[in-house]
Amino acid sequence: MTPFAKFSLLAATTALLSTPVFAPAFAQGGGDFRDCLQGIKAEATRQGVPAAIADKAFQGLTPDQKVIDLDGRQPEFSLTYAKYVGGTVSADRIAKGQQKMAQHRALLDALQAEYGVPPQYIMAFWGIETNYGTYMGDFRVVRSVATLGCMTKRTVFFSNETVQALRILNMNHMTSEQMRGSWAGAMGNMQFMPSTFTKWAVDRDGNGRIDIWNSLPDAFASASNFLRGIGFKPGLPSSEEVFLPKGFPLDQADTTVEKPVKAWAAMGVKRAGGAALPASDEPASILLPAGFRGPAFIIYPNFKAVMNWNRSTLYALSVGILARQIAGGPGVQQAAPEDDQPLSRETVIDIQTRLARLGLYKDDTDGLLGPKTRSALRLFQQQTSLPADGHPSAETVRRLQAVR
Ligand SMILES: [Ca+2]
Repeated sequence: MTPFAKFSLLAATTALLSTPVFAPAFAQGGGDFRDCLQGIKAEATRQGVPAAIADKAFQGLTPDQKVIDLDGRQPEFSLTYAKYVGGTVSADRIAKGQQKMAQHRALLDALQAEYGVPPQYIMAFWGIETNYGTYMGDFRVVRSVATLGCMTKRTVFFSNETVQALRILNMNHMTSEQMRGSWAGAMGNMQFMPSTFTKWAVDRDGNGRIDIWNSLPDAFASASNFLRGIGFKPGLPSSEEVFLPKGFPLDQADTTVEKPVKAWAAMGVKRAGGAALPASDEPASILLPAGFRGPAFIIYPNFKAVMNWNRSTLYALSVGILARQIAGGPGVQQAAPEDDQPLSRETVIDIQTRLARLGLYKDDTDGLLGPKTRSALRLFQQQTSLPADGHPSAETVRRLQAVR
């Protein structure tokens, strides 16, 4: 597994966890593994899983210390746009995606006709999630999700994932031993969580079993069905690079600012290379993931669908960039600034603390560089006559740290 695969996985897991979930009564946590498993078994039974299925899956089951350790590990640095995209969209991954797309063309075309998701997107998710099926993870999923549900603070989310894993076993798709995945329970070619499997996975090859590990028709159809379900629609791509006109108001480059594509075109925004934007009334935003000196992107409604798969902006941008190049389109033309450094958690906390002291930031000093921290940075940049792109550039951070 590459570090990027791990990062993507971490991002996916935290993304899912950030969704507020009503705490079900069966989710106990608290550290007593057997008691916790009993609670999960009771809920699974309530959802129609015979007790024997849970008994068999839980027989002799112990918590996996490796999973607990991996869960406790905090990413020390936030990745920059250049590092993240450089790691996920490699020349090798583009070439392999093109080759795989040609190889599975008939199936992918049929899926596009049925679900509305273009082949290059299925290839891009497949490439980023598991490097086209080459690393799907070898942790026992039931053990992983039960450990996370019972032995960590992620009780609610992972107790439900354990129930869903038991439902999959009950549907006789595979044995508990065969059901393998990432340390956090993401399974198969597309790294589906058990709850994604029970909701969206489909049997495409018609053998009566859903096998997202060994059957590419099942894996690709399941991904297509999932993407359609979370809002992917035929038409515009998820994102594309644009050129901004001189004097473009930088405070408009924010995901919270939405305008029809036509309105951006009227402001002088063009496709990278100079062609006109599509004549569309769809809502869109402009994003500067590496600040005003780096590339600009227009993000279309399908970007939100991609973020419903993984709630990381850089992940979603990478999917769009990779998909475009797998389909034979151009790569990103504008280079990212070379002095952009990954920020450590401590540096981000320091930035947040200083912004709070200036009365510009009122949220938690959690060390996570989110939209609220960016908004506060934008305000600071406006006050100090820096280009207000909300990006923590070396210059912005230096100026902020110089304030007494
Ligand atoms: Ca099948």
